[in-house]
Amino acid sequence: MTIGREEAMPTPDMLDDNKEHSLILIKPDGYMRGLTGEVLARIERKGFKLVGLKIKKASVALLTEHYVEHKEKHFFSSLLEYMTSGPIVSVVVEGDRVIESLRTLMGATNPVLAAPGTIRGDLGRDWGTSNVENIVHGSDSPESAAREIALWFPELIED
Ligand code: ABT
Ligand code: MG
Repeated sequence: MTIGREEAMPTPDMLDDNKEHSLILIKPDGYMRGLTGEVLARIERKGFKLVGLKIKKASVALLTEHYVEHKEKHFFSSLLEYMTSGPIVSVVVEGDRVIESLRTLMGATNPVLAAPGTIRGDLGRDWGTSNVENIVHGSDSPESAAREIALWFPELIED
């Protein structure tokens, strides 16, 4: 008897607390440039597992929570404008030291300075806009990851 694909690799109802998770966002510039597959392929080829995935236009409320550390900064309104300019692909990625590994894979925040070989270094550039358009977001610490996953994927978190 053949084993159904769902039985072979079930979608998690909840995340395993014993494993490390990171929240990745493919931002509107990445999505609209058709780079979703490229970014996900790099994450998978690195050896990590995708355990949550959705595409949606994020609300101002969600993004304000997500970027709460920057709420009082001068660039906050243009950051919101950029992040609401199109759909966002949100992804939960699982694996040992996934948070740090994906920060390395993404490269520096400014795509002009990000090293070749990284997602931002290979695929990003300055487009003459007032925003830093850098294709991807990745959680920067276990605390940020837990907070961000609860915001974008509340259904995967145990109360
Ligand atoms: P994110 O993954 O988007 O959080 O980027 P990263 O962690 O690499 O960089 P941080 B410092 O968190 O910046 C968040 C976004 O704010 C933009 N930004 C940041 C500016 O436009 N001007 C600034 O002076 C700083 C510090 C860039 C980041 N992402 N985008 N777009
Ligand atoms: Mg950040």
